[in-house]
Amino acid sequence: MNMLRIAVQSKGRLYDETMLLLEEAGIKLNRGKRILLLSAKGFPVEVLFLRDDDIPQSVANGVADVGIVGENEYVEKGAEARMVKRLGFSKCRLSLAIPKDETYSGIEWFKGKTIATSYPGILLNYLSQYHVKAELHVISGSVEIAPGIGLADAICDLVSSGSTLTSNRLKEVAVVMQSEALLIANNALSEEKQEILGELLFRFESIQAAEGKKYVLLNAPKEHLKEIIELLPGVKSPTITPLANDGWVSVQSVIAEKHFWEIIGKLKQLGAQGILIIPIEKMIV
Ligand code: PRT
Ligand code: ZN
Repeated sequence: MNMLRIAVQSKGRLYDETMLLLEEAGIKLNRGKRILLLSAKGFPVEVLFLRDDDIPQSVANGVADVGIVGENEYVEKGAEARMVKRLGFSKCRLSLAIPKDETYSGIEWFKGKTIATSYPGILLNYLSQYHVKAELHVISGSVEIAPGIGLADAICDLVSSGSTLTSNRLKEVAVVMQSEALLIANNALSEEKQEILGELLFRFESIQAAEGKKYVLLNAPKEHLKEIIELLPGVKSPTITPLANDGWVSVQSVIAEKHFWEIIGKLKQLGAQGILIIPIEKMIV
């Protein structure tokens, strides 16, 4: 049988959210003797566990059909695989940072300097846009310690909270690129595999659509029904059902979590009662 092979990081910063996304998409892995390649129950996919550095190339050469990898790795490797979807997790930025006490004059500061990085491709491309020539010192880990031990004048590395920079007495001076997890795919998938990928995308989109949304159920006095409905836009329009008590109806709808407290206050003012807020797992729109 034809299966879609998905390459994912075997451990590290992408692992937890990748596995959660697959699980929410109904992909439950069979535990097997093999730890590198696992098949799934009830859906024609198998999951190949790799180092993130190897994912773009594996997808480009067809060892895997699709992969979940950081945008930084995908762009740096320049692999011939197409980006199918932004997944919205493992967000970070690739930034230039210099010793805290240096005065930063702008990108020219880097002219003739030595920069330690694991992303020479992306960095060279960035610097050349500004006609800045610098010397790159390519190292694969602990880039942030390079200036402190005299190995480089500056670094170009991934940043999320910024605390690694601070604790190494560095300051971020320019953002080279923003990054998040991506779903990438081989350029020449068979029709059958395309179809499985289509189903997978549909599931991912249903999960993303439900994010930040809540289902709300409440009892509304008929006299304020119109105003209450206006507060609850819903997917299309709210569902209204009559209640045994004549002057009241039950209203059901979907609201964005970020507007939650604002809306609840107004609903209460309009006499809504028995308000229930329920999490939504998936939403097919
Ligand atoms: O073993 P393998 O090669 O698979 O893993 P890895 O060690 O190369 O990668 P890993 O697991 O560290 O990161 C995987 C991916 O997560 C990266 O390629 C990014 O796309 C994404 N990501 C998101 C990050 C970060 N946030 C991040 N903060 N990757 C690394 N960092 C590091 C950064 O290098 C620095 O050392 O965290 C430190 C900075 O964090 P803050 O919070 O102190 O700013
Ligand atoms: Zn890696």
